[in-house]
Amino acid sequence: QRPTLALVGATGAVGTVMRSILSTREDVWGEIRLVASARSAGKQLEVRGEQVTVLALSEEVFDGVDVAMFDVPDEVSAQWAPVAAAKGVVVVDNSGAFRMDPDVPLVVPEVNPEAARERPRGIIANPNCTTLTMMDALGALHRRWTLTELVVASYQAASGAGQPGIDRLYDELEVVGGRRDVGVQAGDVRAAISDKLGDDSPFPAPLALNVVPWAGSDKGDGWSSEELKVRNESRKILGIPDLKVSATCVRVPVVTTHSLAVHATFAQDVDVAAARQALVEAPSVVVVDDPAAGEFPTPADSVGADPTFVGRLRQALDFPRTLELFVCGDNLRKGAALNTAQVAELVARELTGA
Ligand code: 11C
Repeated sequence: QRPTLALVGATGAVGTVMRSILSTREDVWGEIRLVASARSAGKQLEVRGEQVTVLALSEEVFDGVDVAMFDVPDEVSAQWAPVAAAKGVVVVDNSGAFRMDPDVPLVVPEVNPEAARERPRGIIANPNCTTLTMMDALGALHRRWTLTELVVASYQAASGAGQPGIDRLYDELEVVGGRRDVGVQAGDVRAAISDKLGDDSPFPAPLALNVVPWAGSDKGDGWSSEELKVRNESRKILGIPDLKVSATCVRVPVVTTHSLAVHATFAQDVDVAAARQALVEAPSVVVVDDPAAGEFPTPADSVGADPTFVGRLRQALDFPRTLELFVCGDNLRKGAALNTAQVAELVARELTGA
């Protein structure tokens, strides 16, 4: 018997991509229940080519469910994932609520699939999209050369902040689009956008015609929550508790697809050609790396695709054990919905013995 799946958060930015992913991957599921807040209950949404009525989140909605994917804010997961787990449901949670709980595995199927089987709380966590974007590539390199230090700068898309982030970026672009009198004097972009849209934004500064060196909340000593997630989650997924990590997370005016400039140091000297081969052989990584021919990964060329794209691979000139690389990955697909779906499929196969 095929397992029953609940998708909690079926109407959000990630939930919407998840419905499309569930409609195109090999189908391992029996019934799929779509769940959202009471506000969306009763709506008809499509999954696997069928219209399904959205149910309001409640304890009863998990009756008979085997696996639940949660694509909801941290506080909703914190409240409801344990409710589902108490009913015997295996929860795959895409929020930040449980990622650093020692009794909750944090899983990337290409890196640590075995961790998904050890889940004392009945919950498996899905990493933050920024961390996840570089994990397949780093996992492949770490297996061979042993990663010791990681310095990264992110270039994060607006959709990391959900549908409100997407809407805000498009609205801001509409305000500045075609104007040649903004972006020429300090504060003119901010004034133009504030004038038309007001200051209530998911971002702490204008995103159109700008870059914003901040993502997430303030965690003290100058660090953002996003930067600490990159550090802590990378350590947990790769199984390197003392990995040295320093991240600067930046929002850029891209709708979807996060990029990262990665400076990765290993326990031994790394031959670039061998590293390139290891990345080429990694099943979920596509190497796009011929800068002389104008070939490197960009968000605009990566969005909507499943793999992680890696390019600009080179030996750091003054650091013999360090590689520099540039990584792009769709933050709503591998960065969120796709990885959650892959983890849920691991559980489905475990439950059915397939
Ligand atoms: C962003 N990475 O781009 C965040 C969004 O911990 O799951 C995802 C936040 C999280 O804003």
